[in-house]
Amino acid sequence: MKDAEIFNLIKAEEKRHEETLDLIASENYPSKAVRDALGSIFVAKYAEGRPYKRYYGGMENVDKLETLVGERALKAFNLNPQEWSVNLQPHSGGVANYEILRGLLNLEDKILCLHLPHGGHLSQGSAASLTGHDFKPVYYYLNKNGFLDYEAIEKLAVEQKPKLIIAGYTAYPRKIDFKRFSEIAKKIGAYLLTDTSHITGLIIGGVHPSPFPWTDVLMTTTHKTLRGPRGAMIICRKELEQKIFTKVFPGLQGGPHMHTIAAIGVALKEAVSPAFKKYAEQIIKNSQALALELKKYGFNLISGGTDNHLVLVDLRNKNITSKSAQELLESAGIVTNKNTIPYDPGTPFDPSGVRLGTPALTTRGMKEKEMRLIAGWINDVITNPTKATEIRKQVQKFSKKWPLF
Ligand code: DSN
Repeated sequence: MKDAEIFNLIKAEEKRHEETLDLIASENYPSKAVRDALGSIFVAKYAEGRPYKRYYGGMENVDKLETLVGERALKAFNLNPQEWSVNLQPHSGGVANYEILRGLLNLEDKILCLHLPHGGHLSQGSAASLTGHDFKPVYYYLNKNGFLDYEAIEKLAVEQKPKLIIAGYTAYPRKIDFKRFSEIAKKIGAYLLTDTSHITGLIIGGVHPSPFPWTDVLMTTTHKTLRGPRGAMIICRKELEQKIFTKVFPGLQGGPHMHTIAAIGVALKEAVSPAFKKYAEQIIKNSQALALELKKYGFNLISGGTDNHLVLVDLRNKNITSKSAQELLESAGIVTNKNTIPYDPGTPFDPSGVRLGTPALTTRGMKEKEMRLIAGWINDVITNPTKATEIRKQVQKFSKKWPLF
């Protein structure tokens, strides 16, 4: 690469990943095949519209591409193309959620969603997001034990009569009962939107229940457990296609990112392979091994453990704020993110929890043994901050043994 400044930053970022442990639950390392597709000639093409209904010339390959990737998406979730439609064009998850809400609802309609500090996402009706500004959010909450309380959600839904209910989160460590959500939505005639961004790889890998056929519309990003490029997609019941997809284009977006769609296609093919199923299983084994070991060190976990790829640690008994914990762990080469916990007494800038996820380290080939070692380092750093420099050296040496891709 001739651009030395950018080249050096790319190399520095590679080195940072190689020498550290990425425990950010929403990050992952896509394969070389995915990255090759992302860097392909499809980056050059404008393709406003839908396959075989475009505005510009030169479409013979992008039409085939978008059709093929759409077929792969439906196949990955075992969906019948007569009943379900897919849109691969949303540029990101937050935008896709907004497009869905604008497609299905009138402005100021009520939506029922998990409160952000309890694990919901900004784009799920948070006051800071247009989804919370343009619609009227009513929030549900986790119970005191950190679990979804379906009876309380049902009661609230019946009282409030929202037009749409959102299930699927960014910091919820347990399985989600999508069938139960669908029963609640049906009871009040609301749409069910499932945002499976965090768990799509687990669903396709067969280790988390699918939201199909229960949901009316699914939104997922493509770069988390699915291990594709940064992007998003929407799958909805065929009868909702017109309402939603016109909000993607021309409603909010211009040209789709065809290079991203190509890379999503590669990721979807990988995700239906036997190797990916094993990968999905290992993500959960790793997450549970990490949780168990942290508990042995006296860490309190929201909900007491995990069924999925993430662990949410409540730091309140550890005499350290989460901001300091994140910084301290990073100084030891362990990269995490501070996170709110249910009923958090802290602030969004310094909440009381740290979120840990295993998708990226599982991609590097780590297993339960390595998770136990990492839990030990986390405990050492949090309980004895003066050890951070020494642990950083150990982490660096260890981390370099595990290739990123
Ligand atoms: N920022 C992502 C996460 O970390 O969960 C969600 O958008």
